[in-house]
Amino acid sequence: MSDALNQRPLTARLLATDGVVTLDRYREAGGYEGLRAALAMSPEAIIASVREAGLRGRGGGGFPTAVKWSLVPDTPVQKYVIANGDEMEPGTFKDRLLLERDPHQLIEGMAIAARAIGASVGYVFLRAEYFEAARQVSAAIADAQAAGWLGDDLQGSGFSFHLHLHTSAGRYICGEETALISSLEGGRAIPRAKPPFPAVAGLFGKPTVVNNIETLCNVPHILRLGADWYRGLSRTDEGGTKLYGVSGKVRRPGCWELPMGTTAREIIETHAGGMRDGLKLRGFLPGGASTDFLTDAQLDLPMDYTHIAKSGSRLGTGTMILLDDRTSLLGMLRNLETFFARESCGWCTPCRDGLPWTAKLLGELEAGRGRPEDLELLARQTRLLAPGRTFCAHAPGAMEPLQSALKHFREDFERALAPAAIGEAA
Ligand code: L3W
Repeated sequence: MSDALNQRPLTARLLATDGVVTLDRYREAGGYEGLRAALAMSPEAIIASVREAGLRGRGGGGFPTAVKWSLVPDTPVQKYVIANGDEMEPGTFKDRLLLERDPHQLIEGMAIAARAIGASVGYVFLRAEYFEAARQVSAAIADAQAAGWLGDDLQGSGFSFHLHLHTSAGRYICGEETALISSLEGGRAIPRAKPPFPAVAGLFGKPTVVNNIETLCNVPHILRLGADWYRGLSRTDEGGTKLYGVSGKVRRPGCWELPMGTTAREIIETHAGGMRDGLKLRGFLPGGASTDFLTDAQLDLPMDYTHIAKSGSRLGTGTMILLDDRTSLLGMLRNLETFFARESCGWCTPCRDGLPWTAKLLGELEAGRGRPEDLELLARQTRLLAPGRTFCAHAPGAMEPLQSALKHFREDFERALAPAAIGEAA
């Protein structure tokens, strides 16, 4: 994290300090003042502020946060706020930093979200392997409760918010919000068709807002310092900053908080130190594995939702995975599709059967046993698992790296065909 950014009052500003940000340290840095401001505001005014800030979901979908909150019906029923910390997207480790090192920021963001939608109960849903995050979040909940920032009648405002920690049993699909809700209710983690969206019918059938950890961590700053200030941090029309990450063969893989819209080139060359000696970048998945490849010709694109979508991919989680000229593309794809196949919940047939079959075909090609028709079979597979043909975004997401690899790097597939098979076709 650069020094200049550490001065900025945003999500990762305190992570440079040693150890975990305690309640005292968090308060010294202005922590819980956003919640104090929110407790004196109407729910509509809180939502208006988040809308003006332009905050969009940082977990992969990029859905406008204020729109999601405003869809919660204004009725006096039990409502819930859930923080989605089931961070299992390959190459993605941004929420872990926020959870392990600055848990009060998340708690404050959740309490503000609760106040905005009228929820009195919240859950932090954590990835199974995030033991340290679970320890820190649970200690911070106890401290926040003792200091009157959680529990009954927050700071004498009359508003109550009770927060619980739930640790997952360990499935990627739990990051999909309806599967997460089913799991939290004690059922199998199986997504369901939407609508109704959770904002209308969520946990135990009640209105529920599910937001990503990084999204919620932005909220206290918007309330404390204002929507205009937040918007001004960005380099494009989309507000704020973003936690960008890089994994692959760079000199310094890592995660940095940078203005929204920072270019991929700057992230890779300046912050990640560029490619390791002798390696050339061929392409990159902009935000986790379930996004389309962009190529080295697209490095100067601002990394925000709109620019990346216009260029044919998605910002996703904003944590890039790089492909260099000495890594096997087919090996990389086979590895990713094996992961997605293993993590399918099995509920819908195209996903349950299609993903293992895709992984197997890629394995055959990688092993030099591919047939010329396999390329069309793979392309067909990407069409069969397209959005709308499965219950949730899991299989369509899994097809994104494959379909874009077939488009940008077709020569790798052709080179991998077994020489005998090429001879037969000729
Ligand atoms: C009300 C509408 N709400 C959409 C809400 C929706 C959800 C959010 C995003 O998957 C993607 C996936 C992964 N009325 C609404 C509405 N919403 N339309 O907006 O929705 P959506 O459908 O765009 O995405 P999703 O199903 O939540 C998220 C991809 O992100 N991904 C990352 C995945 C994994 C992690 C992780 O492990 N932390 O983030 C990366 O690319 O594949 O395509 O709340 O209800 N009309």
